[in-house]
Amino acid sequence: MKQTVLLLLASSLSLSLWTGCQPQTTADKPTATPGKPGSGPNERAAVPSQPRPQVPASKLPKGAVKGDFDGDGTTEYVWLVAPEVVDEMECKGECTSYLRFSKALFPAITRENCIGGVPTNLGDLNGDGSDEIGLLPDWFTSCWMNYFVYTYRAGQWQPLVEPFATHCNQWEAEAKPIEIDPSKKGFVLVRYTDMDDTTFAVKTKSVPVL
Ligand SMILES: [Ca+2]
Ligand SMILES: [Ca+2]
Repeated sequence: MKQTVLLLLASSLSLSLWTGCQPQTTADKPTATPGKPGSGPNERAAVPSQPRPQVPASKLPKGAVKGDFDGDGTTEYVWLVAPEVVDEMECKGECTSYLRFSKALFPAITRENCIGGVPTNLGDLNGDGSDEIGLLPDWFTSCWMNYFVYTYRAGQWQPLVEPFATHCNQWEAEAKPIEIDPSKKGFVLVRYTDMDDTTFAVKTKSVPVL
C-alpha cells in the first residue's frame, strides 16, 4: 500500500514536471532572397514608378569613389560592402561582396569570393562616355587575384574585358592594370602576371573590349 502511494506520488510529480516544461517554439522566419526584394507574387506595387531617391552626399560611406558610370553627365558614387569575417578563413554567410551605388537605378555588382577591396574609377576605356570600374578583390591569403573591370551597358554591369590574373607583386610595383591602347581603336592594354612564370614578371597585352 505504502509503495503504491509512493509510486503514484512519484508519477504525478514527474508528470507535472514534464508538463511544466514547455518545449521551445522555434518560429521559422521567412528568409528573404538576397538581391530580390519585393519580388514575391503577393507583393503589391505600392508606389508605381516613383523615382527612387539618390543617396545624399552626406550619407555616403567613407571611401566612396565618384565617377560618371553611365555617361549621363552627372556624377554618382560607388563603394564596396564587404561580408562579415568571423574567423581567420570564414565569413558569416557567403564570402560575397557587393558594389553599391548612390544612383538607385544601378543594380549592385555581386562579387563572390571577395572579403573587401576598393573600387577604382578607371576612366572611360571604351570611348562611350562612361567611366569604367575596376575591382581587385581582397581574399584571406592568396597573392593571386583576378582583376575585374565593369562597364555599364543597357542597364546592366558587364565585363569590359575578361578578368585577368594579377599577383600582389604587380600591385606593390604600382603597375597600371588597364588603360586605353593608343595604337588600336577599341583595344585596351592589360597588365597581368603570368601564373606559369615563376619570376612574377608583369606582362602587357592588347585586348579588344567586350
Ligand atoms: Ca552618371
Ligand atoms: Ca565607358
